[in-house]
Amino acid sequence: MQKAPGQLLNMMAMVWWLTSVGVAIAHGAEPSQSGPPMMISVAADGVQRAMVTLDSYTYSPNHLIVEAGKPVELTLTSVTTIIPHNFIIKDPAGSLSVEQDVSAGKTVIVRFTPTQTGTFPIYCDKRLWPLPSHRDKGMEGKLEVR
Ligand SMILES: [Cu+2]
Repeated sequence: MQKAPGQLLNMMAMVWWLTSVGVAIAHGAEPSQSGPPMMISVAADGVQRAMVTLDSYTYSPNHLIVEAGKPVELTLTSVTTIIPHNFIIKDPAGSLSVEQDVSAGKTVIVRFTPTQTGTFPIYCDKRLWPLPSHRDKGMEGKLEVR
């Protein structure tokens, strides 16, 4: 029993080490705020088409890259069973304003033509008061117009 304090210290050191390693790994695996950028290609008819999946509380992909001056057609599919979401893109300067509701389990198509280059926020502003908005829960992304 003479060794008990030493063993306790060793154990504490081990727990500390495991915790540090665990935190380091968790940080390394943590997805960045924005997913891998998805460059939307222009189809033969000149339309930039892509599919976006809506879940609680994500868009996938959530970083879309398009060309200015060409129409964009996004097929929005919700994979939720109850929670309604929406898909909003807003240029604060007013060049772009898209707002589309996507009910649980539904697929809708939204069309717009971005005219200005820049990066604009995509987000869901639904909220079940007094809970935080879906955007606050991470349901956001960005549209990069080149
Ligand atoms: Cu939502």
